[in-house]
Amino acid sequence: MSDFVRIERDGDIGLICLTKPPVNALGVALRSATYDAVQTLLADDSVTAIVLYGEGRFFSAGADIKDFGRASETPTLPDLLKALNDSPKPTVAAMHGVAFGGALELALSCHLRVGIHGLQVGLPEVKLGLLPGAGGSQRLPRLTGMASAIEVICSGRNIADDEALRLGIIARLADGPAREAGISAARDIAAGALSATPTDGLNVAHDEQALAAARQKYSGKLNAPLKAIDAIEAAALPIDEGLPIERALFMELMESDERAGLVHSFFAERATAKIPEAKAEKRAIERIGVVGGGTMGVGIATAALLAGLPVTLIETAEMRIDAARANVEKNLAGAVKRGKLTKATHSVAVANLTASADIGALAKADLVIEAIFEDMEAKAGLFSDLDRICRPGAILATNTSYLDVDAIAATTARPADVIGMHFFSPAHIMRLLEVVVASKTAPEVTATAFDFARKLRKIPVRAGVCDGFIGNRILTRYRKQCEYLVLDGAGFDQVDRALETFGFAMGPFAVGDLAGLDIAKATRDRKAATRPPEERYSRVADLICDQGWHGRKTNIGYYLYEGGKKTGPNPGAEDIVAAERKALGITPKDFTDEDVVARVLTAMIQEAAMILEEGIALRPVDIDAVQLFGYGFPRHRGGPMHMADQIGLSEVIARIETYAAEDAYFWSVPPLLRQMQSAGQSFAALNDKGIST
Ligand code: T1G
Repeated sequence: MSDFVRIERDGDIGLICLTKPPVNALGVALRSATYDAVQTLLADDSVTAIVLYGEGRFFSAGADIKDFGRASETPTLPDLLKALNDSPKPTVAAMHGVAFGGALELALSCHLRVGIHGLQVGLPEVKLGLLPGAGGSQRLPRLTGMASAIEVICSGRNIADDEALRLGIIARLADGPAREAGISAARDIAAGALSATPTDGLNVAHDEQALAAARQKYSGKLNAPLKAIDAIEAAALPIDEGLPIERALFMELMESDERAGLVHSFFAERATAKIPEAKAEKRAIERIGVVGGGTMGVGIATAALLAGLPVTLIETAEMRIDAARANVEKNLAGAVKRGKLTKATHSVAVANLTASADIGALAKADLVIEAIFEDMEAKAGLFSDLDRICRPGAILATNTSYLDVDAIAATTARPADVIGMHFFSPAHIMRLLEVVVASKTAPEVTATAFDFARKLRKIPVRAGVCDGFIGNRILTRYRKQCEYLVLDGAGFDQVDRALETFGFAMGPFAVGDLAGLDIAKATRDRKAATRPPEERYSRVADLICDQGWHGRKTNIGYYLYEGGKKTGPNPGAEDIVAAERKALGITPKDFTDEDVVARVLTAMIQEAAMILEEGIALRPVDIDAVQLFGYGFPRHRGGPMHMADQIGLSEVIARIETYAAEDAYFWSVPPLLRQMQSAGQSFAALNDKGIST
């Protein structure tokens, strides 16, 4: 008997129940237990059919992603699937909840599949830099046809129960529980009401048009979808020829940096929830207050409404209240269009919104999030008012993106209840939430903030108090390095192109034009008085701004625009750069795109190492999560810390030392890097160090 499966009998039907929490991941322990259970039932002459089903929230989440990159242990998943496919007795998979990746492949190797209402299936391997490696690319086309299989596998999307039925992935959609639905299907097979067909015996026609269209669609992007198309093409061969082709392509991808980066990103999204305060008593959060009806306040209010929470939105004047309400309702209507809200939940969300000019309306709120303009005096005054008005135990959060949360907390008599919750615009869509823990913030307030973030389906990352916390602090260094590269010889478009080829959706200068160069200048002007004199400062952006060239909104900035579309570099901006180089006595250097990426990435890694040293971030993976889910760092690269391990610390240190010869103020090797280098440590190892909770 195994802890991971349970063998049951219902008359002549043999059942195997997967019982490995939390997700029935098909690691070697569960594979081995299931394989043995299949053999037991095959050897039992009183058993005429075999049903597989899962215990817990779902059938199974597929292969154990934690095993990736390690030597595969037997029985492999293909070994188990072959036993099910070759079974002389009908094999039935009864799936509920989710069946993703190897879980669906397990079901596809059975002779019949039953889904329980609400089931989601899918082959999301491409999202992990892989392709279905246990027959999925060979068996799915045999049920759905090549064209549908290409779309399902290359998109990696989830498929709802009715579509799974329509595509032929399941033969029946039934009410639960899965166990009974599986038994009923097995009995219907015996009665001839359902036919159990081993998938491997089916044929699938070659579909050149679908293959060519997919190759065109996915070319020039990630590798996995293209390899998946090659595997699916082999499904037109006899399955004994196709399976080895699939396996070879799968193993090739398993060794790729793309897979390592995407798997790291998968775990990064979940790792950040592991904080020292995780076990602290959480406060009930049922009534939310948001102060400020601008873009951020409206986005935050929308996010809370989407989570089904009642929100009181405070604005100063009636007309601004109407505008704020209208903007929230516009966001909610957008959520309906995106399928995030049904008509019913949309009505609830709209009814859950109260907009008022009376801050006294927050007296009963459990959590108030301030989202007014970034001015310390204004925030201090507001928090002092909130301290007086809000009930004892209410949590007061600031959405500030860089101001000192300790200073804000000090304006109240309840600093333990004050925390930072830095949302990213648009706040109802961006998943990252920097939870800024001030020196006096109580552990249960931090735990409650993380719990609230999960309710809003955000990815919370714990940050300490400093200028820019984690994300904006690294962004500042990233942008400075890009400006230095332009002063030293690179073009705006070369820097943008190099970083876009690396995987960023948009390079820094295109982003600047989009955001508005005047906005960035206002921030620089505010900080001018405290700028260290020894720090290199590029005047290029200021001079461009002074021409009235503010980016897209003026059709001219770093680039020229027509009808909102970029038409090319702005010669005027390039003239400004040339003049600045001359004035500074700079002889422009030729940089390769690799140089650009190396310098920018190294600048990010250097700052990230300092953020770790100062304890602003708990672990390297938290910094990766901020970059991946808030700043557009390409998922398949895994984040700056993951990349530092791939580049190698010695190389990172050597680069910093080389660059420091040109600019010893910007570049200096953080002590942490030298300590890690001498200890032969990686950032991945620091992640595994865990957090003492
Ligand atoms: N392997 C290992 N751990 C997994 C896992 C998996 N497949 N799926 C989830 N976990 C962990 C997760 O890290 C977390 O751990 C806990 O389970 C709860 O997860 C051969 C090669 C199933 C929809 O891509 O989509 O099969 O943080 O917080 O929000 O061709 O997990 O608590 O320590 O996400 O309810 C394909 C990935 C694998 C599915 C549940 N399968 N998982 O969501 O919980 S590749 C996937 C999910 C493959 C074959 C190939 C979701 C979920 P911890 P959670 P959830």
